[in-house]
Amino acid sequence: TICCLLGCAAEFYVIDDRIGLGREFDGIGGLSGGGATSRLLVNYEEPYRSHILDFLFKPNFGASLHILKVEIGGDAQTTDGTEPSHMHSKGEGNFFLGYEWWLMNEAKKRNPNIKLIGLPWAFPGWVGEGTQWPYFFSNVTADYVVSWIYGAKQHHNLDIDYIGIWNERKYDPVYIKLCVLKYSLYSVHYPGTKTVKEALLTEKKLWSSEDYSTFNDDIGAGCWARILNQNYVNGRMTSTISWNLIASYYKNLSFGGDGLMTADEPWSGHYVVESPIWMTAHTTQFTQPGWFYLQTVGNLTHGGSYVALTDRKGNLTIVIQTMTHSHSQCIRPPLPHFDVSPQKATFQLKGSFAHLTDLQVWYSKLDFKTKNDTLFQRSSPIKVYNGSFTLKLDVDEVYTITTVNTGQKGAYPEPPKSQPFPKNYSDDFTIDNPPFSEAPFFADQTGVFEYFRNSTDNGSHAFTLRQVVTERPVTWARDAYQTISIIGDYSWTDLSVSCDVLIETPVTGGVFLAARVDQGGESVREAKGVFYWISANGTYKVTNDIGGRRVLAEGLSGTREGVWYTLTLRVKGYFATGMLNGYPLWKNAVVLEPKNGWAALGTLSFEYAQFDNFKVNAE
Ligand code: 147
Repeated sequence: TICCLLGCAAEFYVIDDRIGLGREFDGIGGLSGGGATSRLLVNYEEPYRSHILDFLFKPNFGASLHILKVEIGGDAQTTDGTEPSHMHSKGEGNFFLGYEWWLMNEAKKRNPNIKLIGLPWAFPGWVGEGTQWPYFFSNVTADYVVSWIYGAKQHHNLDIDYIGIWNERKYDPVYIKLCVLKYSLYSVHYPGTKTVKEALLTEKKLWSSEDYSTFNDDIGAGCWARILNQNYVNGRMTSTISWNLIASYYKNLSFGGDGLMTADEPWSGHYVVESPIWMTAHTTQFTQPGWFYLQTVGNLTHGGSYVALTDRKGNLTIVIQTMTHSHSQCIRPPLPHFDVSPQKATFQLKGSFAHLTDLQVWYSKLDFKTKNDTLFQRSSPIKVYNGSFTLKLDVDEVYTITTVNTGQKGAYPEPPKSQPFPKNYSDDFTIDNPPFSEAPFFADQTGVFEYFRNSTDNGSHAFTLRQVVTERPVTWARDAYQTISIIGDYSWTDLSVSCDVLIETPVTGGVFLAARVDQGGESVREAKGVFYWISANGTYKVTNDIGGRRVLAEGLSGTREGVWYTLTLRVKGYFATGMLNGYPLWKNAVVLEPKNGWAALGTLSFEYAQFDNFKVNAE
């Protein structure tokens, strides 16, 4: 450090294409799903929703992503919720469920060149034909995935560029051949910027097709800036995809905030363009899939790294990052120690770039001391003298030095202030042609809940919300044996929640209404709370957990299938009370914990059931 302050000699780095180019760049992407990570985004009001989408996808604006990877919904829990399959049951097909179709369309509208990737995490139960395994009947699985690709084209005019096999689970050669998935790619998740020798020897393209998964504060930004650069420098990976695209799920679910930005308050319109968006822009706005890395890329003498890319038409983009160890740790894998210190770096431009005289400069510094970050700021262009220029690099910085002059730091007026979920909320699910299959703010954690037009009821229950998964899916996570959709504010303690419910299955059917639900996501099976159940067999139960092991009260209710009932659950302090059709059915069940959590509704098993006139009043 002292040496540099006194103006010691700079280290030299050559940027040269005369020795041939490196690998072809395939783009930087974001992943929606795996699972339900964009759930709350769809319910933002305009113009905020469009603004958010612009920050993600609009070229020369924000993250300006090259790739959108989405989950092929499988009706099962895949980290932060379930995503609906396009085929809940065999032979059926609906290409308007969920929000990934919508998201792909919005991405394409903004960037017609964006690449699309689909990958299943889970499959509907019928795909495994009862085996809970997608490869015993590989042809069924292949048809199922291919139908998703055709559906994308037929119903949405979307061309899917890449398809994956099964997220982080086994592959099967028979299945791969059936699908005619050309095995042209060698992709890994969370590679820690490293590649094994065997992978390099295949000479196939290498991708980090899922990476990041780090909370999106400045350390997350440091992680992302470092891996975007080093996945190529250290691992020769030509694409990096962030799990996830945008943190649009309830904060208290698994991996809260692990997106490039956060938009988890559709009720207020509040969102935050977090620093990882601007780290992305440093690469994405100045290079495109189809550009080539130069062979002259590498690590800097005093820590950090640089990459250089060209479009082979004279354009050059250099991205330099100097993230320190403690400010760039990702969630996984562990990061071996390294040192970074301030340094001077002289870049010598050779070959096609020798004649360049002026270069654009974009600069970021994550300032962990003052918290006063500089994010993606345009600085005065650099004059290149005799084919070289020198930068004084400090720690935790990113520079883009480029011939491309279309870069822009997009901006919109401040979004509305952050607000908690409304304390008084209701939904009667009455809507003709809903834009999405899900009702606002309900976040399914097992099973799938959809708007339903109840044609047998032309009275007050013509429009309902229906649970539609009737068979345990080929799961990816540990889905509950019950279905459940959560809503509201995790900090809610005392509240009253009520809902009209319709059991559809005789004898064994059942539904519940719940408060203080403390877990979802991958641990949904362990969810505790106050669960008020009624069954088609004429009984009710109050349990402390979704699994029904801890019973707080039980008795006769006279309930059966095919009849609408109104359930009301009140929880205050240590006591809970339940009503049926407005009359007390049980009272003063003692609830010691949990102290707080979401409201929820659901079913006793994978069965059809309907819900209407949901109301919650929290204190
Ligand atoms: C990934 C999943 O693919 C994502 O859906 C999401 O759950 C993400 C959250 O970080 O994690 O799964 C992984 C699970 C374990 C490891 C890596 C990825 N691991 O142990 O290295």
